[in-house]
Amino acid sequence: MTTTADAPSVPRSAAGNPIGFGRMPRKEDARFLRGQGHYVDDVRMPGMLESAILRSPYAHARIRSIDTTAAAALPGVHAVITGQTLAGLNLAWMPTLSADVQAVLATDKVRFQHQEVAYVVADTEYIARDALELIEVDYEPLPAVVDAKRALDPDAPVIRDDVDGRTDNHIFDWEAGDAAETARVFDAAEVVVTQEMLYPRVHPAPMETCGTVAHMDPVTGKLTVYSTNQAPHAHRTIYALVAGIPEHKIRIISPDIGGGFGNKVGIYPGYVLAVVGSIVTGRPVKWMEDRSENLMATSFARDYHMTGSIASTRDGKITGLKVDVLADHGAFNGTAQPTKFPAGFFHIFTGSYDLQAAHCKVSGVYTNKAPGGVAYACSFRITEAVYLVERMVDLLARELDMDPAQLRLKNLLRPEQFPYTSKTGWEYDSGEYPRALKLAMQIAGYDELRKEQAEKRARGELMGIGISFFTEGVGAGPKKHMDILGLGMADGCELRVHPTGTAQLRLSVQSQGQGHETTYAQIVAQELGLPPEDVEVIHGDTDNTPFGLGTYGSRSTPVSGAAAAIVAQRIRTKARIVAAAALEVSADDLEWQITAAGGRWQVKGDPEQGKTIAEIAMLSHGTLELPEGVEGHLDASVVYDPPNLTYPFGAYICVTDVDPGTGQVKVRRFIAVDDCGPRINPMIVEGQVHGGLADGIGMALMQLIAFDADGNCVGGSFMDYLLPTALECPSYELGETVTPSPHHPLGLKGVGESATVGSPPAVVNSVLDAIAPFGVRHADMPLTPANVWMAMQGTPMRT
Ligand code: MCN
Ligand code: CUN
Repeated sequence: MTTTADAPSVPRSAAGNPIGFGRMPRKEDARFLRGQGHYVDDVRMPGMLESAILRSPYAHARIRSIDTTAAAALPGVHAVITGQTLAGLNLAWMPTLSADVQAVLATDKVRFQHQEVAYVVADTEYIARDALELIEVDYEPLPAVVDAKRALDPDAPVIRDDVDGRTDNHIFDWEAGDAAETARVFDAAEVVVTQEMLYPRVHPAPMETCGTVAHMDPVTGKLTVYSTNQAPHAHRTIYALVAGIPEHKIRIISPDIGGGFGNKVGIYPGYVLAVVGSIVTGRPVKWMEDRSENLMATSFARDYHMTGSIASTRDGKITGLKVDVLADHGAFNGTAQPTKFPAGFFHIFTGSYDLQAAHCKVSGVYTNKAPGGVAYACSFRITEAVYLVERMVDLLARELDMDPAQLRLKNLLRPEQFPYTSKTGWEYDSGEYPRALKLAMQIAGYDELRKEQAEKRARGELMGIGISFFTEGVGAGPKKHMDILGLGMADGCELRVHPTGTAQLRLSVQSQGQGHETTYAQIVAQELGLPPEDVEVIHGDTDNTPFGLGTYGSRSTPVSGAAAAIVAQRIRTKARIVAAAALEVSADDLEWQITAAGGRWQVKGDPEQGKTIAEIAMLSHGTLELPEGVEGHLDASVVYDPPNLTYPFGAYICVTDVDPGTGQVKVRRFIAVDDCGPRINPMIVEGQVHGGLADGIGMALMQLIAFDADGNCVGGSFMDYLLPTALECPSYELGETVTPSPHHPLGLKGVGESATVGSPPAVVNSVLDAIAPFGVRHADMPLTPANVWMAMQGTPMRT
C-alpha cells in the first residue's frame, strides 16, 4: 500500500528524480537487478589462493593433539595452520567487541560445536576442503553446558578455564532503574502479573554469508582486506591494534554486501585466518564460509531468558515494571554493542508507557554455544525489550479483562510529556504515540475486527488480533556515552563539488542493502539543489572515506545522515559567499531557491540575478577573487557527534487465523504505522518495513537455532532454519505519522530495524489472542504448528 504521496513541491531533475526527498528508484538497482553487483566472492586477484576451516564436531572437548602431516602433503595445499602456529605469532586469541577474548583457532579446548580448529590454504577451496578430511584431531569430549540456567549451577563444567582462576560461567551482572522504588510500587499495586518468557536464539541469516579476501603485499607491506563488513573503519583499527600492522598500511574494502542484519559487525576467526594465510603464503587468500558455517558459527541473536512483572491499578493504570534476565552469550562474549552497556539498550524496556518505577537486572552467562549476541536487526537488544513489555501489557490486559488497545491508549506517553526521561535514564526526543496507535486501529478497522472475532469464536473458529507498540533509541552516540572498544561513536563525512557541478559524498557508514547510494544523494540534493543522479556516494573503502563507526543499530541516518546534511549546508554557505563575490553584492542580499534547474543563490527582489550551485562550483575553482580568508573550491568535511539518540516509534496490528485441528497459523493481515520523522525516500523506508515485518513473522512463527543436550546444533541449514517467504507473509498495510527529531538537522530518525523490533510481539500477541479460549496465557516463540497445538492442549513446549 502506498502511504506517502510525493510532495508536489519537490522539483524534479531532468532525469525525473526528486531534487530532494521523495520516491525514486534505487541507484544501486541498476547493477543489482542485472547481476552486476560486486561481492567479496566476486573478488579475483592474480595468484589468489583459497581456503577452508576445520571445525569441531564437539561442543566441549579438550584437544589432545592435532596431526596435519597428511593434509600438508596433499598436492595443491600451501599451508596448514593450527592454534599452535597462531600461538607462535601471538594470534591464537583475538579481542571481542565486548572486551572478552575469542579463540581464532582452538589451542586448549573447543567450546562450541563448529568452533574453528585448523585452517588450510590451497589452490582451490575444493582441495582445501579435501585436506580438512586428512587432519587428525584427538579430542577428549567434556560434558557440555547448553542451558543458560544450568550454566550457573555450582557443579556446572567451567567453560572458560582459559582465564586464570575462573571457577564459574558467570560473565556479568548489570542493572538499571530504581530497585527500591520499584519494590515500593509493586508492594502498593492492586494488580501484579508475572511471566517467564524466552526470546529464543535466532540468526540474521543474510543472503550472502561471511568472507574475506586478504592480501598482504610483501613488497609494499600494505594489507588489503576485502570483507563482508558493516564497519570497515572500526575493523581497520582493530586489525592495527591486534596484528601490530601500522594503520595506514591497512585498507579495508567492503564491496557490495548481500545483507548484514548485524551478522557482519564483528570480526570472525575466518577473517583473521585469511590475513594470516596471506602473510604465510605471500599470496592473496580468499575465505568464504558456506551456509551451515554461517548459521552455526557466526553471531547468533537474542537467547534472552526473561522473567517480567508488571504492576497496575485495578482500572488499568500501569505503575511499575521489572524484569530479571539471564542472557546466554555462548562460549565467548562477542556481542557488538557500546562498551558501557553489556545488555545493549535492553534497559529501554519500559517501552512507550508512562509509569512510576522500573528496574531491570541482566546476568550474562557462558554456554557451549556459538558466540555473538547482538545481531539481527536488534537495535542493541531493543528487540528483546519491546517483546518483554508488549507481552507483559497483553498479559495485564487479559488479567484485567480489558481490551489491549484501550489499555495501551490509557498508558501511552502523551505528546506533552516529550522530551521524556524514562525511569531507566533514556531521554526520548519526540513522540506522538496515541496518534500512531489510533491510525493503526483505523486502518485495521479494529472494532469491526473484534466483532468478527466474537462471531468466529461463537462458531469455534480461532482468530487473533495482536497489537504491539514500540519505541526504539537509535543513532549511537553521543560518543561521550557510547564507544566500541574505546572508539567514540561519531562519524565523518566529506563532500566535494567538482568544477562542473557534480559531486562526490564520502561516508564512513557502509550499506548492506539499505540503499545508501540513493538516500544520501537525496540528502545532498535536498540541501544543495543538485540532482541526485549528479551526486555519487562513496562508501566501504577505508582509503577513500573518512573515519566512522559504521552501519548498525539503525545509526546511519541519525548520525551520517546528519553529517551529510551539515556538510552540504557548509558548502551552501560557502557558495553564498562565492556567489556574492561574483554578483558583486553582499551575501546578505542573496536568497536560496531550489527549482528544476537546481539550487541557486539569487538576489532578493531580482531573481534574474543569481548563480546556480554548478556555476558557483566553477567560479570557486576559477580565477574569481574571493574575500579575505575564503578558500577556493567547494569541498567540506565534518565529524558529527550526535547529541542524543533518535527515538522512532510505531504501532503494529497483526490479524491471524489459527487452525484448531493443527495449530497452523496464517497471518491474514499486518498493519504497520511507523514514525521515523520525515522520510528521505518513502519507497526505501517501506522496503525496510516490509523486510522487517517478514523478519518478525519468521521469528515469531518458525525460527530457532536449536541444540540437543550434548550441544549439537540441530538447525544448521535452511531445511530446519526457516526463512519466511511471500507465502507466509500477507500484503502489508502501512501507515505513517511524522514526528521530527528536534536535534537532528533534518528531523530524521532511523528506521532500518523498527519493523523487526516491533513485529514479533504483535504476531505472538495475535496467536495467543486466537487461542485464548483454551486458557493459554503464554507460549514461547517460535509458534510452530506443533507448539501452538501443544499449547492448546495445555502443555506449551519449552524451547
Ligand atoms: N531512511 C529514510 N528516511 C528516514 C530513515 C531512513 O529514507 N527517516 C532510509 C535511509 O536513508 C537508509 C534506510 O532507510 O537508506 C535505512 O536507514 P537507517 O534506519 O538509518 O538504517 P541504516 O542505514 O543504519 O541501516 C542499518 C539497519 C540495520 S542495523 C539492520 S540490522 C538492517 C537494516 O538496516 N540490515 C539490513 N535494514 C537492512 N536492509 C537490508 N536490505 N539489508 C540489511 O542487511
Ligand atoms: Cu543489531 S543488527 Mo543491525 O544493528 O546491524
